Amino acid sequence: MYSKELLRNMFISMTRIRYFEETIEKHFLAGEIPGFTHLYIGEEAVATGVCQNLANNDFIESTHRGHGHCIAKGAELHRMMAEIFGKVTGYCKGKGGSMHIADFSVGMLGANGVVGGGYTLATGAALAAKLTESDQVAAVFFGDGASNRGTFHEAANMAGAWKLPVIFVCENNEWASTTPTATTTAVTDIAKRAAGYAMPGVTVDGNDVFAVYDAAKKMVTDARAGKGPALLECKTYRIKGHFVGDPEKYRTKEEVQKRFAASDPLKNFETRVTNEKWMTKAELEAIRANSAKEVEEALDFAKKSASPDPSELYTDLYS
Ligand SMILES: Cc1ncc(C[n+]2csc(CCOP(=O)(O)OP(=O)(O)O)c2C)c(N)n1
Repeated sequence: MYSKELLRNMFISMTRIRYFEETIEKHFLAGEIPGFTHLYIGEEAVATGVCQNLANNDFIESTHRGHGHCIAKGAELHRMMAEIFGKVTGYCKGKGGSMHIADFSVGMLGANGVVGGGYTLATGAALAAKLTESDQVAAVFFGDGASNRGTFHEAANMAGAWKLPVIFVCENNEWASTTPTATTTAVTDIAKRAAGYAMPGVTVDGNDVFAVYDAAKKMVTDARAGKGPALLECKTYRIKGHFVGDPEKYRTKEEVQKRFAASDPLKNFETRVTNEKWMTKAELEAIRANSAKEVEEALDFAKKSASPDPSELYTDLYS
């Protein structure tokens, strides 16, 4: 049984992510957002199901597709939106953009433009937690493509050998850029790789927030209790192009529409909670309306904020 507060928080997180991403897509395509951006639409249940098990001072490490992780961990929508719009009120004063959002105050250690760049950082955070004898845990999100990078194997081995409190969360969305996962990955279930590093590996339906939540709950509880790391593979599907503006010549619109109709994590949630009579349609509608309003307010804040002054170009630059 899930508490009412948890159910509400799950839907708040998923609707915030969905509306945030739809807004970014619209304004990016209108030419109002500089740089590059990747959307998390259709994968909301993964970040939400994991982060609902984490405390504020637990850590996460994210990816190039990181807005959903930031939102699920409690980052502020208006500062995220401002950063993506390149405004001075953003998390990196408008100089980092979509792939460089971090908020240490909520344990969000950073999005990462380097595919596979998050494992060692999260494993380092978990090592720090162990050495300082805190009960913090770290979770690192990564794609199926990223699971083939050497850094995965190095970090997983160290975490396994030293029993570090880190959860490796694979978002298997079947695509790595333009490449189908099956053509580049030796195993069908990436969770099987956990066996090589003496940690549990579990595969769940990543479009079902309850399946993700339940599996992550056990892993987080065990990691906190000193039982070491785990690998959670969430099977999902990348609904949008690899980046906003991707012509998507490598798959058909029909395939995507079919998959989204069958697997939309928000619809899955609504169906389950109304069938079980855990929440009413009116409660869901009120949460949707509030999340949409929050995103509108964040957009308004970003649009009204100033761009960084050119004299700031080299400020905060480390090289
Ligand atoms: C080290 C490195 N190699 C290549 C790239 C270019 N690149 C960006 S995203 C991406 C695909 C990542 O696929 P996956 O890990 O499955 O994540 P998804 O995009 O599906 O969420 C690639 C190859 C990069 N950013 N960093």
